[in-house]
Amino acid sequence: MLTMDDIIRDGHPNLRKVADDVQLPPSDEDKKILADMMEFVQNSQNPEIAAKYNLRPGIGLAAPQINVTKKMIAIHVKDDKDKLYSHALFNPKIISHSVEKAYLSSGEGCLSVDENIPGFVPRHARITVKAYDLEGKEIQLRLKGMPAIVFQHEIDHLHGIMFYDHINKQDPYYRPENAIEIIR
Ligand code: K3U
Ligand code: NI
Repeated sequence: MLTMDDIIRDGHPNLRKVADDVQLPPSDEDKKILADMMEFVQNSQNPEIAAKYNLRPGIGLAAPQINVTKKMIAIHVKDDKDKLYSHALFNPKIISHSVEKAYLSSGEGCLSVDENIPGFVPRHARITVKAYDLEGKEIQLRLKGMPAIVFQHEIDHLHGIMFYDHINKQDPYYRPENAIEIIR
């Protein structure tokens, strides 16, 4: 199983690379890596397992964070209506997005960043993502709210982008025009 020791930290050059596309249909090796990533995210949200293995709770993980520079993400998060979005995906791509922006009131964190970096992270309020599931089947997801934020954070990792790159340097709490606040 994956632990925090498998997660590379800010400053590692592989967090700044554009990840490679995964060859489809996915190999057994790539499926195993992605299934392990999902297991890590779910374990990290289980208080007993997280305490036993010293896991920091996470709602998502991208393969470059475990030093695998391939386009794979695992997300396990609920929206404000308690609907679960649990997705292990290959080659996720944002194929359309709203003009309206959104940001989390509490800012964002990252398992590859050990310190708290304050500020609002403006993102698209709504996105449509095309990707391939563990079986290699194409899926499309329309997302808003917290799931949309998490998908954008994880897909950014596949392009070498960190959440704090989006924070306004002059005023970290600058509220972009045409942006809604997601309370968390
Ligand atoms: O935000 C976190 C959280 C954990 C448990 C419950 C509620 C929230 C922890 S940080 C996190 O999950 C990152 C994971 C990363 F960096 F590996 F991708 C994902 C994330 C956090 C906040 C906003 C968007 C994405
Ligand atoms: Ni992150």
